[in-house]
Amino acid sequence: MVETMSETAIGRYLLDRLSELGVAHVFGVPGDYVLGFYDQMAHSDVAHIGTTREDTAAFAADGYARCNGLGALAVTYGVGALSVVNPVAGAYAESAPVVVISGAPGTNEIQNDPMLHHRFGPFAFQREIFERITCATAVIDDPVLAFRQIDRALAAALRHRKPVYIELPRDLVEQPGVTVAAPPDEQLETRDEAALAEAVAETAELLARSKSPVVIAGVEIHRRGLQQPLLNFIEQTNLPIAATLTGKSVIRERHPNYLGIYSGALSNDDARRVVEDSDCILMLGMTLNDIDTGGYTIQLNPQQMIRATQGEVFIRHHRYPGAPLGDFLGRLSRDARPRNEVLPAFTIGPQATNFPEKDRAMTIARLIGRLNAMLTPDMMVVCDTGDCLFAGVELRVHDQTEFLASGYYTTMGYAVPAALGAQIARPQRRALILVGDGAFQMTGTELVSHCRQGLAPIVIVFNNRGYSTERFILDGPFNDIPEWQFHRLGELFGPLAGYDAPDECAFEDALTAAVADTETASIINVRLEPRDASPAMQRLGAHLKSRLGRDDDA
Ligand SMILES: Cc1ncc(C[n+]2csc(CCOP(=O)(O)OP(=O)(O)O)c2C)c(N)n1
Ligand SMILES: [Mg+2]
Repeated sequence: MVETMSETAIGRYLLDRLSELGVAHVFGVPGDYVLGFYDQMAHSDVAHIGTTREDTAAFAADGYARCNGLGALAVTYGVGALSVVNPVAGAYAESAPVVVISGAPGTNEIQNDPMLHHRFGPFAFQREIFERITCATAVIDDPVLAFRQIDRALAAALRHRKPVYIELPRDLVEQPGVTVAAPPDEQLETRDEAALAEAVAETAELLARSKSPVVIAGVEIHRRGLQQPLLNFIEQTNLPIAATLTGKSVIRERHPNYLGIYSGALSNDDARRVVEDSDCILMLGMTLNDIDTGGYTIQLNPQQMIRATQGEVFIRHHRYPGAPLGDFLGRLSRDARPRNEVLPAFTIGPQATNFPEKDRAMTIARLIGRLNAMLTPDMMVVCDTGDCLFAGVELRVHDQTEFLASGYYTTMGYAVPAALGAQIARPQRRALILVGDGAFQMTGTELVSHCRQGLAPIVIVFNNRGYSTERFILDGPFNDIPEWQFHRLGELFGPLAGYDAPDECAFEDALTAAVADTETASIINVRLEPRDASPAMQRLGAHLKSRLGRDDDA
């Protein structure tokens, strides 16, 4: 191996590599263990985006990664890094490639095991924690290895679409590294040509023989960046397509072949009818988690299922390992017979007729109907966990990858900070943020960073005076929360236009003003009844109750 002493400092190398990979912004809060790196960042092409807390920086990096392909955050040791554990675990569970950069005590400081501030155990503990929630970790402790360690970690993030952890001891940040000819990249997927060809041929044949084939597309299509091949496949074959909840917006939701969300009992009516009546269901990148299966309420016959996952294809009871999803999709587009049937016109999401009605209180169903009419192609929807996520089933976003949520890991507090990252990654889009009052109270104050960055999201607070999703499962005083005057937040920080919306007329005025004001962030406090539930939540509740043979409200 050829080793060459480099002029480049280790921290600088990391910034250069991030910049080459399209990461132009790094989120985070500084601290003394990471200040040297922050100083290098201030003199680089990579901009620092300050947040009020580290966990929100990580949510922002996640939103950025989903829009941009890679995101990054930089925090201090212990107090900073440990605060990002939940969001990074979420990014791991949902396959968002986020680079976690943590400062650390210098290698020259830790030799005699001193009691340094922010320490919480052996110095190796922090890396061990991140080992469980990232696909690669690198503790930089040797300039000879540093560049290679950084390269390997970044390559792993891109290859596996998962977070990685890089720990930078503060004495090494300014040290020059050593350039070593890199070993060849490991192969992520093993491709078995024969298996791939057979899987494609069998699928094409089953689709050709089927009377009512349908496609369900899942979240792996988003994460692997296969939206365009998916669209090509659908346009080539003219098959109807549904998406799962975590795969929502994998195809633009106003596409004529799009049916809506199929996630068991959570589904839209059209999607459920077409999918459950189909004699051949092609599942592309669908994960069978409890959200996408509507709490395991999907009713599909395994004899009629073809399931292509990241590395293999399952056709009824056959299994083809070595058939990567992207290759499978590409070849199938070429080989599957185009269908000539004219598809029926599917609904483009519920609308709220005669909105606003005088003195009519707001409900979730009417709110979503109204939002369906206001969504434009330049908007993206970022949705938190709570009933707004289930309500989102009924929304139809225009473009693909325009709906972001912690749809599977379902952490509250995702939307406001993730929208910060998403809008910075996609400045041409305006974010519509849907968030419950409970989730907003967790991280909504990060809206101050939207204001600071001159962003103009429209925040819709589903204010139902507590944790309603939990109320539907088991109610008690623990689901009550203090009431905030969300529309008055602009008095605390701004510029932020706030609106109180107790009824439809007030909401209409607020929405019209917020949409017109493209320069300022807006927040609308939508007053809802605690027992009002979105249509999807009602369907899921009814289904679960019918399974239990109960029709009471408990
Ligand atoms: C970080 C986190 N803590 C707790 C939960 C459990 N949880 C799921 S939904 C929910 C209530 C959400 O309340 P709110 O944001 O007001 O939305 P709502 O259910 O009222 O629509 C809770 C506490 C969670 N998903 N994430
Ligand atoms: Mg609530």
